[in-house]
Amino acid sequence: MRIAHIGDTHVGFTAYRRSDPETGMNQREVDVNDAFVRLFDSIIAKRPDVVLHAGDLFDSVRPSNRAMSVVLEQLLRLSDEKIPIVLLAGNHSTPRLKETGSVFRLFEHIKGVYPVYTPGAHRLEFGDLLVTAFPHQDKDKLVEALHTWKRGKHRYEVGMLHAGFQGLARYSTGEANELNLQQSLLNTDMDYIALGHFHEMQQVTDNARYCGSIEHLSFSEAGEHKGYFIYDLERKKLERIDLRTRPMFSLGPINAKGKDAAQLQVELSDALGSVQMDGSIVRLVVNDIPSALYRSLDINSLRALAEKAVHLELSFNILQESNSVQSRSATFEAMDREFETYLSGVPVEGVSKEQIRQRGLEYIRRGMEE
Ligand SMILES: [Mn+2]
Repeated sequence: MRIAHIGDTHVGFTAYRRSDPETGMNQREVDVNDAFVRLFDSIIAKRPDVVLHAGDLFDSVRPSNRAMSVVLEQLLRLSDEKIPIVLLAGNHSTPRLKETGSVFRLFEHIKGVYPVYTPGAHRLEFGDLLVTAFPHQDKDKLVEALHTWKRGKHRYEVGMLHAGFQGLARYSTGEANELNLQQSLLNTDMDYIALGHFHEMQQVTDNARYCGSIEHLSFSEAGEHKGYFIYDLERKKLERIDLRTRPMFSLGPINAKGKDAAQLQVELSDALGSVQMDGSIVRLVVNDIPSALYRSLDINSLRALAEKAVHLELSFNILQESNSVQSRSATFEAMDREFETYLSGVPVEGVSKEQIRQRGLEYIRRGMEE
């Protein structure tokens, strides 16, 4: 018996300004949709007995019609192939207000699709296999459910959980509603525990791991492998399947302190020249740059080096000089960028991120003028 462990697919995710030339849709939304289809192509080719989706199927609580149809199409494909799938609600799928209801309810109507979105522990049986699923819920309730989670008499028993754990190298995503639990809550008697929430593939305990996301959803994920796991319960063998993604590079940080403009310009150009730009998403971080030095840089020629990139983010952290009045343009640039970076990383419900972005930038611009 083999299980596929997938998660954090975030269908409907959007970022940056670039739109896809064919469809006019946000390029990153198209990328995530493509990654989602590739994921299901791979699963159908591998033919596991059960698929476990460990949460954050959609990027938002109220997915767009477009995101819904992308997901629906792949779930129907899996249903036709008679491969069952359990969908666990994560923190991006759990409404903060009860009245919002869960979009997961709709999927109950598809044969072989088992959405799990209400509090407590849910037990699902697939022949010899028992799956116990713990959706995102109130922390106290979740801890209690995990405490009483014991092995029964099934040949194979696995768990599904969407949460963060303390003691990992990078354990917080900084989201307001994320859960951070003690690793001791993970029952080591289980054959496998499929975790969702962190976007990097990583092992937590001998039997518990994160499969990560299927695309790089923030610069903190640059350079990570993306894909999923197949676990053979009988042979106790784990297979990691890597999926193709759009290349993402985070360059630097370069420290600008004590450098002159010409020297820094060359250093930044060299850094940008060190990676393949065509179709990539690139960030270059420059720290401790005095505002005068920042203003003397030729930003346009740096941008020209990344002409073929899907997105270039130049992140200048301006040195705070206590005795001088900070340049207005430098402050504006920094705040502008700060806001866009922040927005690209937070879940937004019900309204378009692009609208928020435009309005936010307008407010910042107006504020600076005043
Ligand atoms: Mn996630």
